[in-house]
Amino acid sequence: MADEKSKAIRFSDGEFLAASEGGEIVRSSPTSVVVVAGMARSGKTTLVGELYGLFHKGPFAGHIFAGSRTLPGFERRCHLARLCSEREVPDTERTGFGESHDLLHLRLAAPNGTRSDILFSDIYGEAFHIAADSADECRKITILKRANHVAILVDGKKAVDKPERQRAFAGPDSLLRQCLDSGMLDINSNVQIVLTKWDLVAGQGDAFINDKFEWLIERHCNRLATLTVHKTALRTNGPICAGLGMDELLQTWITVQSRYVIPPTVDNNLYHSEFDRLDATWQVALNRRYHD
Ligand SMILES: Nc1nc2c(ncn2[C@@H]2O[C@H](COP(=O)(O)OP(=O)(O)OP(=O)(O)O)[C@@H](O)[C@H]2O)c(=O)[nH]1
Ligand SMILES: [Mg+2]
Repeated sequence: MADEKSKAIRFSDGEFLAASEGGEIVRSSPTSVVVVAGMARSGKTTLVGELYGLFHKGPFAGHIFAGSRTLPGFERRCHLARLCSEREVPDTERTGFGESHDLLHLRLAAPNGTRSDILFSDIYGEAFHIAADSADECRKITILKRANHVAILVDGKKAVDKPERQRAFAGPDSLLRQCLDSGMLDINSNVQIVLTKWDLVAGQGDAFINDKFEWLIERHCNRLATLTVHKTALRTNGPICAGLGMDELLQTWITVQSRYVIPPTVDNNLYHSEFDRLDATWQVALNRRYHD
């Protein structure tokens, strides 16, 4: 019986890809690994889920949807924003503690047939709160080392709220500094600072937000390959349509800039081949401690 079990083939339910499955995609085609980071409720899951939703209406950003190995995972994340959820106001379910190893997969195709695969992390916000304060905790988010792009979100709603607005930028600033100081990001890393919820922001506090963007660039750009700033809206509000700013961000993400990853320096006898060793660097997100 035990033997039969070990021979069983596990079919993915499409909710998410495990680290090893993500590794398979990376090895089979040029793939951009995007870590979406930010404090709790800053809009991480909505950004990734609604980006997938934008392709429901047809081509977006010069690409068409060409498949996903995590369709149910995307659909679940978008559900509370759909009419069938019978909600009056679109919402997104909070990312759970146990979902921090999840990768979401999106395959896009350009008119000339060029295929782009993107793997997104969906890590819950508390992990980034803790990581901003502790180098050890930051090092547990191992996917940061594998990422081609790291998007650090600034909650737009908080960025225009006077009592909250300094903190809205201080969190992402501390997180970025900690990632750099702990060696999880370095001079080869591509980072995007993304102000979310622009539909709630437009016309208010623009000068403050632009000053803060400049402040972040000045503080960190010398330690990174690229540091760019973006404003996005994933909900429609008045003249602002869902998807604003996503075209530019997506173009940035599908540019796969390789980042040299040093394989772990552990006993070589543990690995049968270089592929096993590479696979071992694919522990996606957080140390088991978060799940205990
Ligand atoms: N108006 C507006 N609301 C947004 C936008 N993006 C996200 N939200 C809302 O912000 C709230 C938090 O969004 P999430 O995507 O769950 O945030 P998160 O960062 O994944 O949160 P955690 O998983 O808890 O860390 C939800 O109520 C979303 O509907 C946006 O562009 N505009
Ligand atoms: Mg989330």
